[in-house]
Amino acid sequence: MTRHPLDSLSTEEFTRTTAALRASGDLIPSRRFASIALDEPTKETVLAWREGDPISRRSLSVLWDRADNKAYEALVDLAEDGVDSGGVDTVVSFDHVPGVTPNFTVDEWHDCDVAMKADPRVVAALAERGLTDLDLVCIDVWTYGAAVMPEKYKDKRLGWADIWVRSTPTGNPYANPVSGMKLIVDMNTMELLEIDRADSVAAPAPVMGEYEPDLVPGQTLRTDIKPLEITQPDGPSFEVDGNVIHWQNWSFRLAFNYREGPVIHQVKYNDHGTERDIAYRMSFAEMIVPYRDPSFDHYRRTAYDIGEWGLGYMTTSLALGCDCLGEIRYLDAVLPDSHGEPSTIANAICLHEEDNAVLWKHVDSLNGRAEIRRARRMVVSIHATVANYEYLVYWRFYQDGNIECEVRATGIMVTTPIAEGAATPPTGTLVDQRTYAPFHQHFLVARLDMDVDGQNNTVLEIDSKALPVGPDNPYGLAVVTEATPIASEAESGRDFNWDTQRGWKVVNPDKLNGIGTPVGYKLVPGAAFPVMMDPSAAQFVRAPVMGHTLWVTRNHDDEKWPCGNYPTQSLTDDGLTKWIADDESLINTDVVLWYVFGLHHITRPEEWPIMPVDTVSFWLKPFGFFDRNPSLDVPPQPGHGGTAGPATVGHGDHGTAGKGPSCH
Ligand SMILES: [Cu+2]
Repeated sequence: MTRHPLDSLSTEEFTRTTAALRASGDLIPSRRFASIALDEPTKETVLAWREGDPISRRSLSVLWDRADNKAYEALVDLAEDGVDSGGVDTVVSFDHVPGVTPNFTVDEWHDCDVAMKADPRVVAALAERGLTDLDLVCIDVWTYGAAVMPEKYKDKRLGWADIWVRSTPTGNPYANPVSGMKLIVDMNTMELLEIDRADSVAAPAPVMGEYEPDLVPGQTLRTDIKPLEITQPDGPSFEVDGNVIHWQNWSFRLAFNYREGPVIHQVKYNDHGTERDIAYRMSFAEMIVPYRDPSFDHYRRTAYDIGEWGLGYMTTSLALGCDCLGEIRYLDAVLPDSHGEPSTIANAICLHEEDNAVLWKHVDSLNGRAEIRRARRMVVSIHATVANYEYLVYWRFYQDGNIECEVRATGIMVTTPIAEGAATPPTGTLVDQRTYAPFHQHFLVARLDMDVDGQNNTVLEIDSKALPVGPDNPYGLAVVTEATPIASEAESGRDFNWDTQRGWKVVNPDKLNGIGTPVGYKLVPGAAFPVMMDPSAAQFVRAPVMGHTLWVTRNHDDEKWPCGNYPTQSLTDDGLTKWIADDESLINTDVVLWYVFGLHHITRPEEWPIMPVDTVSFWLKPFGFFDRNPSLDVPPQPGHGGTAGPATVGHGDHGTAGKGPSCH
């Protein structure tokens, strides 16, 4: 296996990073790691690299000091190839970053639960509520936005914690919220600063919040499901070569880090022997989940599951036959803990191909000849568990050049009891007895560094328009499209428009296809929704990226996080709005698309006590990238020659049931 500049850090490289920082004296006992990741080489460096060239490996660590709450960024040169440092790991820089709070860590999440349950004030407060079995209590710490932090704690690494109670030792913790009580925690000392209490508190509601069958009263399981097995006797059709996946005409390179989870690099399509670029880098750059309920229990609840917690850190191991069905290849992922010690998430990334019904088909109704092709898709997926929620991420590659990015949300909704006799708040849905689930939104930001046949691309906004009735349109039927270049960054915040069925096309103006039009890929929007927030709202000020469906920026290697490098406890945006302030031209240059989509979550009773997946997606579809349907070369199903069959016809009228066209 050949090493590549984009390979994620190995177990050994994490360990060596920690060792180098210890040796340099920078890793004193009060300091913890928020993250360690590959200091990704610049795009220019990567594109210039050829197999056999030396590789410069550097790690970028973010640390903070629990004694004084100062944050640091550390660059360590890992000497493997001896490019810069003559064979010795060296700390290149160790810099204080003023005024920021690094992401929270999994270790702190667990430590906070233990520390709070050991605090006599917490024990007493729970006893007042009749809760004395601490083994049933779960403390979930959340982060703050600066605007809602108590003034006196603004210089602290501050957490606020929900309290939940299981009904039984294996019961659902999120079934029973302890309403009207939040623990305010200094995350550096793990001290309880205060218990914030609501003025009035609803009594616990008589909910049935269990989903494990033995805990659901009277639950029986369906018995009419027969086995459905997926077998690939000759193995899957893809190859895993180091971190590169080859499948049919596609190839791409996988990486993984604490923040984005999976990153898909160098997406290419082999078009009759020519490797053609489509995208350089695709990932999720941020997720913002503002709860839209101003009540005591929820006003501070806005999660940045990527910037504050890390989609990689939250990634869980997948189980064959449950999470993934069929002929699966798994990749492990390695991430550090807060002491810089690496550990492996086994089976973190699932690779497999799926049958996806029909790819293309036509029945010649005159002679009965039928041509039918089954569709296959190559899927890269991970599952992340973020406290009560699960996010399932699927990147799918299709035989016709399409790329689909799908996200499924499942898990358990946050709920709150309603006081006896009180109305359901208008900001949520009643989901159980005296219990509502507050409305909220999940904004996902996909970062798409597109390189359509090279780096020089322009993004066109495509609107469909009906022409007025006139001499050229006597029947009032004409629909045309208008293509408007997104010329510069200041005008790049664009919205989905239902009236014009808007989409965006990334074209390479210098590269024409065989029929004479510029090659392109179209971003077909899906699951876009407006922010519906006053511009002055503190959560909007922190994350203006939520305000539009699409943003486009000129690519800069250091512009990866649209709400800033450090969104934890942020007051304003330190990302996107700063990047576009210089209004760089976007014409015929290296563009990055930031696609904002997700779930506008108007909660439903059917999503309680556990949510069946809510599924959202967007697509990247070739638009003139190929000269014609690129999947004409997909063969018929083995043993099904592809032509002939009984002519069964008509225009969907009668008599065809049970004897439809056959593909053989
Ligand atoms: Cu939701």
